[in-house]
Amino acid sequence: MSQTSPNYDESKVPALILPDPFVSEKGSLIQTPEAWETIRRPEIFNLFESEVYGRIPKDFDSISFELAQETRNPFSEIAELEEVNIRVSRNGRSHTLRINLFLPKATKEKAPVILLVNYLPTYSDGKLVDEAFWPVPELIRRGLATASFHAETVAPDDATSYQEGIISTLYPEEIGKPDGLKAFGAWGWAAMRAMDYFEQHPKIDAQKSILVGHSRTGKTALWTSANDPRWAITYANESGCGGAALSKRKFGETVEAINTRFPHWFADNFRKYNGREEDLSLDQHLLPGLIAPRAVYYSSARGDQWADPKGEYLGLQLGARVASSIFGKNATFHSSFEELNGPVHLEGVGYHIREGKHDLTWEDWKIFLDFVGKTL
Ligand code: GTR
Repeated sequence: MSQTSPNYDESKVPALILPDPFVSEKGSLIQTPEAWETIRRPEIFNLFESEVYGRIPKDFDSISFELAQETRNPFSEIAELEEVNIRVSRNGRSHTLRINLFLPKATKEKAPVILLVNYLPTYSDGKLVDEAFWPVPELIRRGLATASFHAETVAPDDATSYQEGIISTLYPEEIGKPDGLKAFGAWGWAAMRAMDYFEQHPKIDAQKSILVGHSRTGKTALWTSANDPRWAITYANESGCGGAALSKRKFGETVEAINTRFPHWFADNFRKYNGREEDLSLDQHLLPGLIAPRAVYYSSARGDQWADPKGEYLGLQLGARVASSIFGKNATFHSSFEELNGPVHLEGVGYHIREGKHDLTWEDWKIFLDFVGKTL
């Protein structure tokens, strides 16, 4: 049966039957990092790739970086600005994407870097995105480098034109495949190219790279980090359905709702589960395990019921068991969602929930940066 109006009533949440992260498809018990890496993790990764997000192709022929100078640096007292054109070629065709990178002037050592995947305008007439959403000066003052790119420069956030970026230019064979490259994968691919730049940058400590996304780009950040082990910390703010939150709860945004409004985000296969979340052989609690033992951070807002804060917390509480049971981290969330009282910052996993509505705010950043300080 297809659901038309969203459910916000906890008593109507179905009983959850969730796949066990520690039992392989053939029924063996997974208890060691080796069994996790060689057996269970690939099984789970393949399921997410084919049934939820679609592929992120890893191959290309060449990549080059060129600095441009088109924008006034609004933080020139404390930061250098690099506007980088990243040109990637494959099969005789190329695509150029732009990242903007701020480097702290005061630090002599290599700086950790935070990449924000952004879907709001970053630069227009030299104006930066909202300073609460991307608090560049605050990050710089803490000795962090920070970069962003606009998702639309690799795949427009639009159901009819999303292929008019890297998908049609570099990876046209992905078009029409039920598990092919879609917009989230394309944005993630771009984050990986930004990482390629960080890795060869003399002023960046790429071992300490942090990937941040809000909402649709929070979903993207999680899938990117599952594909690319180079991110030390992955932060998904209010990523909700298809991100942090358990789909099978059908609370707030459902699989059908998201696939209908945003058919360009996920693999076409994901539509099979419209109104049929119970048929999914995975759920989002298996996603943090694909990132473990690298750090994962989630946050929610109480006024953001559409994203299902409780489902987001459960996704991490259950998912962090891979970090604790397999990798021996102190990563057990002892409180239930109802008992939460302040941020929970554990070893390699963290969570906070705040009052207010769906947004990435300075309050979120501040609490997350505490976690970063403890983790890096
Ligand atoms: C909403 C969508 C959410 C979330 C959000 C956002 O419209 O339903 O899944 O992605 O947009 O990105 O702000």
